[in-house]
Amino acid sequence: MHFYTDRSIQSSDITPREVFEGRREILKTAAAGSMGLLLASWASRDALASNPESQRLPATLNSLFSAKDDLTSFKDVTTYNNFYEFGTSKSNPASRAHTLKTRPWTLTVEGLVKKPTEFSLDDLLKLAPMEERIYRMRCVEGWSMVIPWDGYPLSKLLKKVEPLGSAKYVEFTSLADPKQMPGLKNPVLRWPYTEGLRLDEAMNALTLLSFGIYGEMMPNQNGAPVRLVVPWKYGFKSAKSIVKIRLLEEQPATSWNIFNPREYGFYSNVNPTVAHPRWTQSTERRIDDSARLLTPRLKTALFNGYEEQVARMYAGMDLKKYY
Ligand SMILES: Nc1nc2c(c(=O)[nH]1)N[C@H]1C(S)=C(S)[C@@H](COP(=O)(O)O)O[C@H]1N2
Ligand SMILES: [Mo]
Repeated sequence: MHFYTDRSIQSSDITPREVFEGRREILKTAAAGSMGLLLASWASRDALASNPESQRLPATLNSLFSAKDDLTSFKDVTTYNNFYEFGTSKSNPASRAHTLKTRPWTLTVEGLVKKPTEFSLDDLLKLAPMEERIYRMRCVEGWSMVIPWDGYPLSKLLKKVEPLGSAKYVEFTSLADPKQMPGLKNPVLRWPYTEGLRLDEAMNALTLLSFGIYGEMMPNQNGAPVRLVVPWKYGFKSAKSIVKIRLLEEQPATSWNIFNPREYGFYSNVNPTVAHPRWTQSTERRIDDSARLLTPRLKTALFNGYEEQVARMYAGMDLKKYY
């Protein structure tokens, strides 16, 4: 009974943030109405609103960089996760990641930079204005979400450490502490989890260093306290719980590429014309737990719909070879 409230006020000419805020207003108004509406509003608000125990992370919506798609509910964003350090099933991170200790936290930025630096979480939170950006995210497994991320462009951090002219790639390393992360017992991936980008991809205006979602500090299962968000690439490129960033001359080895180089390329740009060896990438399913059976498959767009912002970085490259 609770899944239609959201849809009925959807309109393509307003931004999702307005829809999101508007929903809250509409739901409050509805709560004054009939018992049926009252129950409906509670159910919907539960799915959208936040965890009462979490800390707010104020951020200003950057509508220029925000998708106008319907948001995925806070509940789905925080209960359907991939974070193999806590186990390989989608429900493991939400049930287990409470053991992750996110303070104190240090992120070291080193390698081919003029000013190698150890940043505390507080340093990082103060480094640039917090923006909120609504990004479409697509997992290589064929599902997608639309998430309001809070953070700032990774370029702001990289500029602070002054990359040397010889730096061509950026490597990201996630925390690997078996005391906090039970999934490390399983050698499914090479631990610590590492990922990488070319330097121009890392400096692209879309690439976000993120500290929260929905205006709250990042839930542990989503990669607290600091993670990457690269919306034109498959989800696994967006490393969680990052402790080290290294600038390199050579392309770094990455955990998923080591696991299966044919299935997980270094670039992993979302591309409906390049199938994963075991499944198609031409369509996707938006996660919407309240309407799972009703959710139609959507056509996946090249670069996840971010072609305008990123295509020129790949001009002249054979995207079937550099998958
Ligand atoms: N350290 C680490 N980062 C990771 C992963 C992981 O297992 N470990 N999974 C990746 C994958 S496959 C996806 S789809 C996204 C999921 O992010 P979300 O759970 O916040 O939606 O995180 C990526 N980052
Ligand atoms: Mo993924």
